[in-house]
Amino acid sequence: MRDIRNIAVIAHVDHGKTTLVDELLKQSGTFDDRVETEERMMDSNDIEKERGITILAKNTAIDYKNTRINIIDTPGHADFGGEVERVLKMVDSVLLLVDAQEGVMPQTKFVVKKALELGLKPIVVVNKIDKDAAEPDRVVDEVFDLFDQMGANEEQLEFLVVYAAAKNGYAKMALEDPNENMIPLLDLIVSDVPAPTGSDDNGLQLQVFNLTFDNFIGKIGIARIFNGTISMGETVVLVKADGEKVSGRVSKLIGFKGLEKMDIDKAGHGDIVAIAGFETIDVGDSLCDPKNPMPLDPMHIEEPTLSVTFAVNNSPLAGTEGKFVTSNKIQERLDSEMNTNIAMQYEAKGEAAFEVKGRGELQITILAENMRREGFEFSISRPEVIVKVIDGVKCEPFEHLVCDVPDEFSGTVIETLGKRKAVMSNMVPMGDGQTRVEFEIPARGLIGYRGQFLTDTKGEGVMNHSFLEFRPYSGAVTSRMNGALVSMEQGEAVAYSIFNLQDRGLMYIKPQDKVYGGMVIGEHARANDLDVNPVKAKQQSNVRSSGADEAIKLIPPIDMSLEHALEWIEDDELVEVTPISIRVRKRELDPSLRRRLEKQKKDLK
Ligand SMILES: Nc1nc2c(ncn2[C@@H]2O[C@H](COP(=O)(O)OP(=O)(O)OP(=O)(O)O)[C@@H](O)[C@H]2O)c(=O)[nH]1
Ligand SMILES: [Mg+2]
Repeated sequence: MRDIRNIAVIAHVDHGKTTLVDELLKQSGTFDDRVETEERMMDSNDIEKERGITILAKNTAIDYKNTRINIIDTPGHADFGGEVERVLKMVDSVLLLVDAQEGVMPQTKFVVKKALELGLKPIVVVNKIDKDAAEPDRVVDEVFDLFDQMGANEEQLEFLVVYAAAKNGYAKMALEDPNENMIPLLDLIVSDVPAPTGSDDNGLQLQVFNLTFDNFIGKIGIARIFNGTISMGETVVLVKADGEKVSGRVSKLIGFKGLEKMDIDKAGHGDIVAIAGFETIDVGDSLCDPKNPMPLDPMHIEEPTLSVTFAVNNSPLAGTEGKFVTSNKIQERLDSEMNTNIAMQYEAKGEAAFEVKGRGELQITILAENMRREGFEFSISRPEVIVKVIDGVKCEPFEHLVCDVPDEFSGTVIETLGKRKAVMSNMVPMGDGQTRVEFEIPARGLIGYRGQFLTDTKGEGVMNHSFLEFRPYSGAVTSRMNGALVSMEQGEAVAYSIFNLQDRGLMYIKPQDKVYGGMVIGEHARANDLDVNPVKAKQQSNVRSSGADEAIKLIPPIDMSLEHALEWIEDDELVEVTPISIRVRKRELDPSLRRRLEKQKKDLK
């Protein structure tokens, strides 16, 4: 039996996890020389590639000096923190990456807390030391302080430090060492990461940490074997989180190497494999020896903090752009999503609407983005945070927010966030004219803030947040300051009318875009909504005005991405999502009904 090491790569978003895994794959000799490699190989799905972020944790295996190293690359974005937490139970150590310039960030704190709680002893990799503004010593100090604050024990505080520039393919034990390759890190993994405990001679004990689905073979669980062996065709017992036991046969056993998956006959303790044959298999379930089933502790599955409503599109343009538009189709798609994505849930709400819950706006947007690429058409409502009653007290999720901004904008940021119920917890100069301001803020206060933040910092600020805890409800939070420009006509937008409207606010449409009554075509410069006519053509006249049409200068419209639209809308608005368009509309399209509703709302206040 060869040696095995199981390790996860954890960090704040963009600190270089996937790039580091690339280099470990390439430099361990796992690939044939002829294999062409690309950047961020593990980010395999389309949206991951486009956005350059990891969404799903993925495992790979490399063979180095007779040792099998199983590596799990994890997502750094806060919405996917739950996934990281589960992965940590599958490994015997972690590579904790920290950007040599940015230092400790919110998600660094989150992952460190989880790793230390599980008793893991991280190897700290200070990455991106090639950056001009890198300060590796400062960053090591920050990591030490963080470990200390998080209650690390003596052994955990004596963490090893590796200095790396993953992008340039080197890692070294001391800053003064030459920049060569990743070998020092590979050697360290073999020598420092504990070998798996357990034995092939014990009864089978394996736990699922990830799911995938294949149209031919069904649900597949990706799992770590903690004890015993598992063979293709063998009958074993699936133990669910609630203790229910189901006996079943392993219909497929899959092993990993590099980017390949292959059928295998048998695997032993310490290894990571994929298994099919169990229809109800879920994350956290165990597979055990039928003679003496000893399941592993079920896993903590994080609760959703945000919800939106996905509904059948009922705008006047409904059905003109999408392939799948019915309630049934949407429900089927949500069912299949929830089958493998355990961090999300949905509930049918009346005839043609579904309340979809997830961990954050990004998670929900990614589902919506995938659906529109598959040909779906639907509407989404404004994200709402999930309120919970804890010991009789109404509570809401709070986030830890870190803003890095040029010094001169810190005042504005603090003031605006104050109105959103944020409480400043720290403020430090970062050198280079930058200030880092930290806050604790109700998640509600963050909805729709990103756009404002970018405006307030002239696009130079960087903000990051991650879930803190549920706390008592903090009362009303201010929302969007501007009203909407609402179309009163259906048709195609005309350059002439857009030109005349553009002093009224920011436009979301361009000439020839389809519009309808009740559709939002821009943001009003003032607080109230304004009904406007974007399809009105210029009055024909006999006198040819010299080149007036050509003189029309349109300001380029704001590109309404799905994220932007969801952040922007208010309760009385919806985002219409189709494979071709993202439109914002009023929930109530009829202007007189809309006015009556607005009046009722005001009277209630
Ligand atoms: N200068 C520099 N840039 C790096 C280094 N390593 C990674 N990067 C860059 O940092 C960016 C993010 O890299 P990724 O590997 O996608 O980071 P990640 O941690 O996997 O990101 P998420 O999975 O989204 O959390 C990319 O543009 C990389 O090219 C490095 O050593 N030096
Ligand atoms: Mg990544």
